[in-house]
Amino acid sequence: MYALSESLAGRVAELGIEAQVKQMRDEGYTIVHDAYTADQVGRIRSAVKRLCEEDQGNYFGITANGASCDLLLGRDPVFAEALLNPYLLAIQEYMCGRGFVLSQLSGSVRRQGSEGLTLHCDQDWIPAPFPEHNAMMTACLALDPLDAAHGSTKVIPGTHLHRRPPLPDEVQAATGAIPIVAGPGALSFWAGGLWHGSYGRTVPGERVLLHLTFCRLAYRPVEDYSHLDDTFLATQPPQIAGLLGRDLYFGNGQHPRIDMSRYEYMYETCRR
Ligand SMILES: O=C(O)CCC(=O)C(=O)O
Ligand SMILES: [Fe+2]
Repeated sequence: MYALSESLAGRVAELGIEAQVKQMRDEGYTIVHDAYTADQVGRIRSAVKRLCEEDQGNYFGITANGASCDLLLGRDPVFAEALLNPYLLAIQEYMCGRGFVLSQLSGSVRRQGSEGLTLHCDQDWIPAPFPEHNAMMTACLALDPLDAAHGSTKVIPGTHLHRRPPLPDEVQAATGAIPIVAGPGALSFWAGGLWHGSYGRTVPGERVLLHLTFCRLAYRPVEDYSHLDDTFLATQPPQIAGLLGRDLYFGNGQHPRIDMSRYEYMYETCRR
C-alpha cells in the first residue's frame, strides 16, 4: 500500500514532502504548511464564506454558530485552482493511488460557540475491517489560524492502523487526541481510516476551512458533478476531467458503448 511509484517519488522529492509522506504512513495524518499563497487563501476564503452564506448548510455537525456549503466545483473559478495544488495532488496520489477522483468539495465556517465535531473516520461506510489499501482521504485547507481554542480539527495519530471506525466508548474518550496547529495556507490530511473530529470554537472570530475529499478510483464519490459538461471542461486543464473520473471505464452507456481504451487506461492506472 505504501510503496512509492518512481514518478511519484520524483514529485515528492521535488516538493520536499518526504517527511509528510512518512508521517501519513506511520501516523495517518500530516500537515504541509504554506501550501497555498496568501493571495489564494484570500480568494478561496471569500468564495467559501459567500457560498456558506448562500447554502446555510448544516454538514460537519454544524448546528449553530456556523454553516457549510458543498458541491463547490464550478461555483467559483477558484475551486478548480485549489484542486490543482501540487502538494494536494501528490499526497492524494500516495494515499488513494493514481487516477484518484474527487469525492467531495465542501466548505465550512465556524464561529465562537460552535460545538466540536464527533470523532469519526471518513471511510466509515466501508465495512470493517477496512481493506489494507486506504480508500479515501480528506485534505483541509486552513483559511484562518488553527489551534484547539480556534476550533481546529483533532486527530488521534496512528488510529488508521486499527482499520475500523472508533467504538462508542472510544468516541467518548478520544484518548490521544491532538489539535492540528497551523496557519492560513496550510493543508492538513488524514487517512480515510484515521479517527478525527474537531474542537469546539471558544474564541471570537471565524474558522473557515475548505474540505477536499478524494477516493481511490474503484470507490464511489459522494458528490455528482455530471452537470459540469464539456463546455465547462473546455475551460479547464485536462486534470479536472481526470478528477471527475471522465476518462475511466465506469459510466459506459454513451457512444461508443464499450470503450476499451478506457478499460486499458483504468487497468494500468489503478495499479500504482
Ligand atoms: O471540521 C473539521 O475540523 C473536520 C471536518 C471533517 O471531519 C472532515 O473534513 O473530514
Ligand atoms: Fe471527517
